[in-house]
Amino acid sequence: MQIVSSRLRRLLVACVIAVPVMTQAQQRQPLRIWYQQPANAAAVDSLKGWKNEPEWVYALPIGNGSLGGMVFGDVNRERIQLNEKSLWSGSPDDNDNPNAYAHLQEIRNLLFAGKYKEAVALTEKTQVCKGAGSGEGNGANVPFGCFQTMGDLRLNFHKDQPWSDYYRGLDIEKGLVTVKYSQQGVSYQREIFASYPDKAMVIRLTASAKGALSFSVKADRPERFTTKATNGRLEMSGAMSNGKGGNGMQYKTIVTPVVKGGKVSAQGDSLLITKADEVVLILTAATNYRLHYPDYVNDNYAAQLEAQTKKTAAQPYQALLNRHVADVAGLMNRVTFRLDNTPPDNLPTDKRLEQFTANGNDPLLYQLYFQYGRYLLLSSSRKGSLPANLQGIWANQIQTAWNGDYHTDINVQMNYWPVEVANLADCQEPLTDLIASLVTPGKRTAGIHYKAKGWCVHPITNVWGYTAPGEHPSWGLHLGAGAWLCQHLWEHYAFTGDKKYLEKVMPVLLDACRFYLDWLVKDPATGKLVSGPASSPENTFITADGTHAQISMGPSHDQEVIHDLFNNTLKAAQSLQSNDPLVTRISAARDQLLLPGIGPDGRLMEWAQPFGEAEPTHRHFSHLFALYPGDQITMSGTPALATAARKSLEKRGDSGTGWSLAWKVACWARLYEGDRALKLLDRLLRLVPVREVDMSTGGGTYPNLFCAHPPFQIDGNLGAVAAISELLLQSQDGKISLLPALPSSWANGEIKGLRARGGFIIDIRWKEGKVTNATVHATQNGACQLRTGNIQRTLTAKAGMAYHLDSQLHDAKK
Ligand code: FUC
Repeated sequence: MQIVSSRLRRLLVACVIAVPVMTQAQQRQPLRIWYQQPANAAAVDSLKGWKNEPEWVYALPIGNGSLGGMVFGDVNRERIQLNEKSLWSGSPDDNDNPNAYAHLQEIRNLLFAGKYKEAVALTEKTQVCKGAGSGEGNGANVPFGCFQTMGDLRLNFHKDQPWSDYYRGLDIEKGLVTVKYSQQGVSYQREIFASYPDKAMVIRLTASAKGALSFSVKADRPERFTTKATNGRLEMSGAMSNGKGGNGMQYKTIVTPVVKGGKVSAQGDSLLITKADEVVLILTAATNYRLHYPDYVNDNYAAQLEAQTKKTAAQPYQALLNRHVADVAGLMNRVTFRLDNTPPDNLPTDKRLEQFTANGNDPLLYQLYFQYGRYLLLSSSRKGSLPANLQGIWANQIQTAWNGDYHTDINVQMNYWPVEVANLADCQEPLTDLIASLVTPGKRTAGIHYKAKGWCVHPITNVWGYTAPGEHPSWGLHLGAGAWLCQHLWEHYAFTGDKKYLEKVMPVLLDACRFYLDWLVKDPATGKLVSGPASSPENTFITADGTHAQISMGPSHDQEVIHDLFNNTLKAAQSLQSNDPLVTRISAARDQLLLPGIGPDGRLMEWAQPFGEAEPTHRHFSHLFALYPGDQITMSGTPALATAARKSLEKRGDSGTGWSLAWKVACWARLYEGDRALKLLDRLLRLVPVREVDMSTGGGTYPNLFCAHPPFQIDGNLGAVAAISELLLQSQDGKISLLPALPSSWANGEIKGLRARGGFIIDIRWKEGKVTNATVHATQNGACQLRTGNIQRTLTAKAGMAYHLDSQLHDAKK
């Protein structure tokens, strides 16, 4: 209740003072995605030729961090496609290659001598995993495994009568899907949500007439399932392939109906609900997985599931709904983002997207996309489960694209770019847990492949502790992955100041440093320390003799992420007053690292040599890590490098896959080019035809606002939240910049609740492109250096205090 009333208060205040252009009605309208038709094949008839259910990207996502659902809303045959985040095929496997190390030195020598052809040949033969690796991204039936659909819940109303007054919508401030329609003079309504506090999916059906609800309830899966309807409930269970010819992970899904009026009976593998006034279906599910290398089995899962099911099914619907809404609203309402001149929400989302794709400039769509990304993150990443994977928590296939895994050469990191700045730090814990779980298997890999101490991981991992390189070094020999992941451990501390957290993760940081200290070697030409053989994620260069290669010594990306790790670990050691003997070695090595140079064409060099690229507009531009999400290149601190980064970005061009576009928005924001950034954001928001994998230019948005890589990949959605935040607030260079890259068409508006490093929560209101007022809420004591345009101000902030500032950043008059 408190949350609701404080929200109302905030809204009222905003209506009266902040944004006079908008009417009160518009202010109060919840952000939603909505349609006037179900997500079924008939509705998307125009989108032919997509093998994987085009209608799926019209369905509405709900999730509680471990259970996910896609709601189709068909009147006569409701379908909710289901996911449980740990439901993976595969099993733990030994992929470390004992033959790799013997050739490492020779490859380094060849690379230092410029003999790329020979080095590439030997690397391809030796510096790869043992076994099938990811199965070329199709690992459902190899030990690497694949994140898979848990199947579908199907409600069949056994009717074909016409219907009218249809509405299907997702209120993202409540995490609630509503479906409404009228049929034969009766109004029907369904409410569907996935509750984090009550660990269940809840589906309520009501009708305006008594006894009007009769339907069957069934569940199925494309493979490996049995269902039974007994004791007044439905159960689906099975075991996944372990990728070695046997059974692996077990799962169980239970649907418990709670009905008012009417009756429930069983018929074969279905439940029949007859003439009920109201029906609530409680769907609970679990697998026998736990994140714990090397024993990933939770023997107790079935008993835990039974207990949870009993507890949840005993709750009144209203109590379940209230707790759920308070939970989601509590996270969503931490940040409000409003642009003036926002049009009313009177166009269904698919039509709104079509209109935007044709005409551009839709302030409501920008706000919706920003908040929807926050909604997707909190729905797919909550304490106690795995991190959001390539598709968050939503996947409708047995063979999900790229196994729906954790790609550590940008994708999983991008998923978590918004988590601190967009005020969802609570959702970060699953990532911390995954990183910590890689230490033990990663030490084994580091020992076997490189005779190095510490832990490492390459560009992919799964739920089974996979840390070996991939099957091909062109993409599989990304050595910077561990350092890049560790950035998130430091950033969580930098934003929150949580010392207990830092103490907990310090051993992970130190062990990552230990690896790189052993891994780095001296470049004979410069005497600097370099990483290698290593790729600059997935990009190919051309040497003087025309060899196409991906591996080299000292690719800029590795150098930058290792620098970032060393730097952050040194800062962490200082914060914790640690005198670990490793600290001096880290400090010395950091100062010896080769850092990226500027090439003869003025661009930031992607490799230690100024090679040409085979694909100059490649989607990855990993050397720009230093600009974003890193902080080694800043406009104020390193202007020459910033100019070089700008040239690199120009050459990469303005198209790309979904995540690549989101990254470009963030990079342009860091270069203080708001209009250029908006151009890229507009491209990301174009409605794209539903289609298969496109590796270069196809990025955009689907009708349910899922990001199109294509296919659907959630990193673009989440990366865009971070990128939009960067347009409005930045804090990477020791100062907090208000409106550093505001697009000119966003001239008037406000953002409240973004977080800055140092423990500050910031509200900004602006008019004609300039700050009119700002509030700094301090959660820690400390100096807060603020800047907007040419105006600067340093506050000595006290935890718990709010500082109200005017357009000059002076104390605002009350
Ligand atoms: C990397 C990217 C692809 C895709 C895949 C999941 O390989 O290069 O674009 O995002 O991960």
